[in-house]
Amino acid sequence: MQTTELYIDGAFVAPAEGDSFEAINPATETAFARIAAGGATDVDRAVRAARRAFDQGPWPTLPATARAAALRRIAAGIKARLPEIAAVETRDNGKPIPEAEWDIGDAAFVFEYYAELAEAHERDGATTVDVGDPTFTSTVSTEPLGVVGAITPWNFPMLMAVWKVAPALAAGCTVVLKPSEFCSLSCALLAEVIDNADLPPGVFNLITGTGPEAGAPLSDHPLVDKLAFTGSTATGRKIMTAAAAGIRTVSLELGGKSPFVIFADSDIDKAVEWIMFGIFWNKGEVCSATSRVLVERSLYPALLARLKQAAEAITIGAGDAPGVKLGPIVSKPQYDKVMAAIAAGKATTARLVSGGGRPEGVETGYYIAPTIFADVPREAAIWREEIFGPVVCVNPFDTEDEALTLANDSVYGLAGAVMSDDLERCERVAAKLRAGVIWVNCSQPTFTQVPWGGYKSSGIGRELGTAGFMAFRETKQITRYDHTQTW
Ligand code: TXE
Repeated sequence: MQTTELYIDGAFVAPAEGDSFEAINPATETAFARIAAGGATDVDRAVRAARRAFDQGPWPTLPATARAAALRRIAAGIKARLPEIAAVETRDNGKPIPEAEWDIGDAAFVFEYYAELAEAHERDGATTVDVGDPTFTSTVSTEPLGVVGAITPWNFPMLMAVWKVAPALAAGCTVVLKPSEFCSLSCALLAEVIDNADLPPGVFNLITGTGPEAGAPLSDHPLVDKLAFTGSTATGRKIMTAAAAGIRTVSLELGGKSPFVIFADSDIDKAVEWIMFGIFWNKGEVCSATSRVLVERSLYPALLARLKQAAEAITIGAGDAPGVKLGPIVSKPQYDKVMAAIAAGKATTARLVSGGGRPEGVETGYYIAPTIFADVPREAAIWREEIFGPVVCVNPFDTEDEALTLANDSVYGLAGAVMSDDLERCERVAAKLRAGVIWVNCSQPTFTQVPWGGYKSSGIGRELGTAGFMAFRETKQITRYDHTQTW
C-alpha cells in the first residue's frame, strides 16, 4: 500500500519518527493508502523552511506578475490531473465523483483568480493620504504578512486548503499546510502539483498528521505569523488561544446551523430543490448547510410531504457509482456523531418525517439515510447544534418577524437563506439575518469573487474575494517629512 510523504523545503521526505496511519474509504470501510504522520519535529522543520523562504528568499518581493505566473502553473497542473485528484477525493471523503470534480475544478480557478488579483493589487500601488499638513506626505501600502500556518478540514479537503494556500501565496506569504487526518490525500497531490510548478524551496510545505501531533505544534509555533483555520468551533477556540499566546493574526471559519426561511408564496418545487441541495449536497458535511428550515405555516404540510418524497428518491451509494447523489459519511467518528444526534432527536417530541438511520439493506459503508425532523422543539440539540450530516430540521412560522427571531436565535452566524416571490421581502429579511453569507431564492452557490465567513461563533475574518487576499497582507504607512518646508 502506498504511503504519502511530507513536503518540506522543496523536497518530499518521510516524517522524523517514520510513522503513518491509514486512509479509509468510507464506502467500503477499508484502508487504501497510508498517510505520513508528521509530528512536532517535522512541523518545526517546515516552519523554519517557510521562515527562511520568507525572510531570505525571493518570493515575498517578486513582482506580482512572477508570483501570478507560478500560481497559473499550479492551476494548470491541477486541471491536468483533475480526474485523478477527483477520484482520490471521492475515495477518501465519500462524495459523489461529479461533486469532487467540481471541487477540484474550482480549486484550479481559485489559483487563477488570485493570480489576477495579485497583479491588479500591485498595479493599484500605494495610496497617498492627505494628513492635513503640507510638510508631511503619507502613503499607505500593503506587503506580505509572513509565514502562514493553514489548518484545514475533511469536508472539502482540497478546496478548503486552496482557499488559504492560493491567496496566501498570491499575497507573497509562505505556507505550512496541515490538512485533516481524515482526508489528506488530495493535499498530498496538491504538494506534487506545486512541486512541479517550480516555486522557490520552502514557499509551500505540507505536514500531514493528527490535530494534537501536527496541528497543535503548528498553531503554537512562534515563527508562524498567521493561523488560517477551518474546522470545528471547539478546535477553533484552541487555535485562537494559541494565536493569543503569540499575538498572531488568526482567521477562523467554524461551524454553523444556518436557517432557510421559506415564505408561502414560493414555488414549492424550487423550494424543495434548494432545501435538498442546502442540506444533502456533500452529505450535509457543509459548514453553511441550511440545516434549519422555517416554512410559513400555510405551505408547511404540503412542503413537508414533497420534501419527504424527494429525500426518499435520492440515490445513495459509493461516490464512484453512477448516478449517486448521496455518498457515505466521511469517517466512523463522524458517522457515530451523526447517528448520536439522530438518536437524541428521536428522544425529543420532534416528529421524524423521513430517514433516521442507516438506509435499509445496506451492510457496509458509513451510510445514513437523508433524515427529516419536523415540529422540532427550539431547545432541542438537533435544532441548536451543528450535526454536519444529512439531517434537516423543519419548523413552521406565522409572521416575518417570528421567522427572523427564530432564524437569528443561534450562537452561529455563517449563512442564511430566504425564499419568496416578493423580492422586497427577500431583501428585508436578507438585511436582518445575522450571518456573513445570505442566499436569496437559493442555498449554497458559492463564488470565489465574494467574501466568505461568519458572524458570532461561526468565525473571525473572511476568505475568498479581495478580503481573502488582504487577509494575507500587512498594512504599512510611510510618512515623509519635507525639510524644505517650514512649520
Ligand atoms: O474537526 P476539527 P473534526 C465540525 C463538524 C464536525 C466537527 C468535528 O461539526 O462534526 O467539526 O470534526 C485539526 N490544534 N466541522 O474533529 O478537530 C484537525 O487535525 C491544531 C466543521 O474533524 O476542528 C484538522 O486538520 N489543530 C467544519 C482541523 O483541525 C487541530 C469542517 C479540523 O478538525 C487540533 C470540519 C489542535 N488541538 C468539521 N485538533 C467547517 N467549518 O467547515 C484538531 N486539529
